Amino acid sequence: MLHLYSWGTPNGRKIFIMLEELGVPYESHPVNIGKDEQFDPEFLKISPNNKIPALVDDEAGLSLFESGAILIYLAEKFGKFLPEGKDRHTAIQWLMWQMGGLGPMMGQLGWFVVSDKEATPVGVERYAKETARLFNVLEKQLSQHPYVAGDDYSIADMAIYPWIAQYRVRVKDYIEPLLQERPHILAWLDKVGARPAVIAGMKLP
Ligand SMILES: N[C@@H](CCC(=O)N[C@@H](CS)C(=O)NCC(=O)O)C(=O)O
Repeated sequence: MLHLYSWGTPNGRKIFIMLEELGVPYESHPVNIGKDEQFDPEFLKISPNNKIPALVDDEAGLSLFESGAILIYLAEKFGKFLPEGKDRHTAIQWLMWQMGGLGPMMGQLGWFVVSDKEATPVGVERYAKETARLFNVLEKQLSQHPYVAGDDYSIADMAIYPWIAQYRVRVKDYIEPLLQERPHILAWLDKVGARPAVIAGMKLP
């Protein structure tokens, strides 16, 4: 059995989306990070970095943290959503772009806008500017390809979608104007957001 330890954040929802897309059985173990459950000693045995998501695969005797590693693992285990050949590396490249770029930059923007009581201008400006730059990169890619990594929907789309979809609400004043100027990202959000597994995954846990 697969066990997913996760919560309703962008990194957490990536794996719900993937498991719903795969249609495989799994047990969901919600870890409420608002109540500091990520510091529970039992959870730390699985995720020593005290962050969700984490996945345990009983059958394989494997425990994993880091959402990008989990997406690659599930794609390889079930042979779906990660193409073969050179396209595989393109998909991994965009997954890494999300993991090392879009996610951290948007996450910091969210922190400065929503959590920092002083909304420190230098922080807001720095991460708003970097988010806009990253959106330009994504807009250009989506103006040339139907999905982030090319012709096919992949784990790269699943990693990027929940960040933009959730932050469109969480940091509305900054993200929505950027989206309105980028029609290819908007069209891609509509297309990916209409997939039944994405609709289901975005409601979990
Ligand atoms: N690079 C990690 C980031 C995971 C992450 O930042 N998780 C957040 C929620 S989105 C978390 O668990 N935060 C709890 C904490 O920092 O204590 C991944 O992609 O899995």
